[in-house]
Amino acid sequence: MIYTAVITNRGVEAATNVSFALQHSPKAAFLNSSLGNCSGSATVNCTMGMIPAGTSIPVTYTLQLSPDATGILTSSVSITTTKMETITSNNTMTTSTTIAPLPTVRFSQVSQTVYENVPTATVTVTLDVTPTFTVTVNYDVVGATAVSNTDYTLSTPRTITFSPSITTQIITISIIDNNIWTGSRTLNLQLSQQTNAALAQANTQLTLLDDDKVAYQLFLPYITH
Ligand SMILES: [Ca+2]
Ligand SMILES: [Ca+2]
Repeated sequence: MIYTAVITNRGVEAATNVSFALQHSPKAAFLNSSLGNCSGSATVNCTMGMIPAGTSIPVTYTLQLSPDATGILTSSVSITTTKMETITSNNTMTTSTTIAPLPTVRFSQVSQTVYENVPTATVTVTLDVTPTFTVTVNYDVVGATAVSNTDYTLSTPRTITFSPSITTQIITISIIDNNIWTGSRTLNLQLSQQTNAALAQANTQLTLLDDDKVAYQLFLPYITH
C-alpha cells in the first residue's frame, strides 16, 4: 500500500531539523519512502531537514502487507523539529485501512458422478473472492475404491495456483474405461497446505459409474429320469 503524508509548515519561519517517524501495524512491513533516508522497522525514522515557512512537502511511503493481514491496518506519522513550536497537537496523523479477510478455497461440489466411459472428469476448485496474492493449494487422493492407473489417472504435481484475479481452477482426472462389470467405484479428493487462503470445503467424492452389463451365469437344472 502506498501512502502520502503532506507535511506543512504553517509558521512564519523555517522549520529546521525536521524528523519524520512512521509506525504501522505489525502485519505490514516498511518498504521505502520518498525521503530515501529512513531506518528502523517497527518504528521507521526519516530525516526531512529544513521546511521553509508556508511550504508543504508530500512524503510518500510504501508498506508491504503480510498475506495474512486482515481487519484494520493503521499507519501513524509523527514529525518533530528542533525549532520551537507553539502548536504540536497537529504533528501526528493516523490513518486506518480495512483489509479484507483471506479468500476461502473449496471444492465447488461435495460429490459428483460420471460414467467410466467418459474420457475425463473435471473437479472444480474455487475461491470465494478475487485474491490479492497468489493462492496455492495441494490436492490428493485420500481414499478410493477406484484403482489408480486401472480406473483413473491423476497427474502430478497436485498443486493448484490461483494468480491474482483468478477464482476458478479445474482438476482434470482421466477415467479409464473397461468392458466388464465391476460396479461403482469412488475417488475421494482432499485439499490441503493452502497458502494465502483459508480452507473451506476441503473434501469431495467422485463416483465412477459402471456402464457395462452385469454378467449373469445361467445354469441348466439337471434332469433325471
Ligand atoms: Ca465400460
Ligand atoms: Ca466396467
